[in-house]
Amino acid sequence: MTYETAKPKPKALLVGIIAPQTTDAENEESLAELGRLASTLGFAVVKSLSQRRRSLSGSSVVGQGKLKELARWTGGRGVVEKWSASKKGKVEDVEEDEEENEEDGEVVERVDAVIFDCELTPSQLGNLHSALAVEILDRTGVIVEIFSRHARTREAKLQVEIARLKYLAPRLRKSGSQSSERMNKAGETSLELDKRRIRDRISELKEEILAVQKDQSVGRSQRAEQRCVALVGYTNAGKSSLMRALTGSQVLVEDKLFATLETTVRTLVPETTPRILISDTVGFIRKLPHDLVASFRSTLEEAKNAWLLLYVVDASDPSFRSQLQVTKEVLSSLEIVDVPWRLVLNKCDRVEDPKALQREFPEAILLSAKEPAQVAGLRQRLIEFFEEGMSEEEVFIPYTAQQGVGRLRSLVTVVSERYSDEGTFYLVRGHNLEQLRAGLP
Ligand SMILES: Nc1nc2c(ncn2[C@@H]2O[C@H](COP(=O)(O)OP(=O)(O)OP(=O)(O)O)[C@@H](O)[C@H]2O)c(=O)[nH]1
Ligand SMILES: [Mg+2]
Repeated sequence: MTYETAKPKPKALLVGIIAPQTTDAENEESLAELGRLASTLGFAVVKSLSQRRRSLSGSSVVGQGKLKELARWTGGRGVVEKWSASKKGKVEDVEEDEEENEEDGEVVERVDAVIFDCELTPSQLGNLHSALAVEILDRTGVIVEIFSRHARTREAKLQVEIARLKYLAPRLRKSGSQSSERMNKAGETSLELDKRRIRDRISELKEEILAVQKDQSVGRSQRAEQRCVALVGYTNAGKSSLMRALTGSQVLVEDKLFATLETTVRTLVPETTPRILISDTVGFIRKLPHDLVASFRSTLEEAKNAWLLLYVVDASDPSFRSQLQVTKEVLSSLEIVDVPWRLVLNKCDRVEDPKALQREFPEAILLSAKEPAQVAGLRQRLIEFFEEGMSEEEVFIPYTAQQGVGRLRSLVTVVSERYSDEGTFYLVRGHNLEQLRAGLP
């Protein structure tokens, strides 16, 4: 959904902190992505600045000089103000820059927010806010906010609210005024009270999720033995577009990061017998916040139970190789391993030299979700995948147990039938026929 408004977009300045093991190119990629995340939230990015640092642990992450430079963009004082323990007055945090990077003479635009491409500790967030006097966000905060705006299903909303509360709880700050420190009857300050309310709310939400998941696991276990292909991959790779093209469904497709937050399952069309199910899943991103990864666990159950995973990649993105790596890492952290997979290099309509790409990834399926003929080719590959490893066998179903026929047809292809006095012999083609036989009357 896009809302056209006359209001000017708030302006944002991005800050990359380059850790010793990170290359400049990796930092540029990550910052470009942060820019897309920020614009998904509605910011106009006016500038990106970076600084190489030995660690992320400084009181304001960046050095003193850099902080002053940032303050030119925000109108803040550019110094971290701390109230000294002895209450003598404000003391300045003195932290030397490791690298000076002044850009003199540059036209400086006032920004409304500074967004850091790393996770800031609650105290760094507070210090930066005091030095820069504008809204301070970090990468995790931006992602959590996008998730909470895009969640649509009940479960996604609950999962994301937990992640958001967990992110916010330690970041609640004392407002500094006397009243906020006043204690309630139980001897809690209002800050402690807020934190307790958040903890209570999180337990409530967890209970609600359990109830929702119970309902869903029924549907999932019914689907578990059916042929299912899950589309997985980096955000914006084109998973939902492929889902639409393969199934004719109207799932949401948007040029936004994290357009899809929930798993949808639809039947491959034209329909096969037995049918093949396709599921669309949430996209991944580098530096994914831990709590959000945890919240994907159940959303991605569908992928775990799939017979085949399609790793969908935006081949027109120069950084698709590292995106593929991130996808593999997230899947293995979710213990989704041992599921057969194929690589789908999507958006090939935007790739200059598809032949070179095919040479680099000989096993990959190159296509564009926008080219129906190529999508039909993928459909054929899926059908072939299910054909491999199939065997044929005759199974008998007595007339007294006709309820078994529906299940049989949903799981295997019936090649031919012959009738006897007691029932029907079906010649079937499919996978795991012993298992199938065990389940029959
Ligand atoms: N040119 C081109 N654009 C594509 C292709 N496939 C998808 N897109 C565009 O890429 C953008 C993202 O597509 P989605 O299908 O929403 O991507 P997704 O992987 O579902 O993204 P998330 O739900 O955010 O994880 C949309 O603007 C699509 O129109 C393609 O083959 N070629
Ligand atoms: Mg999607």
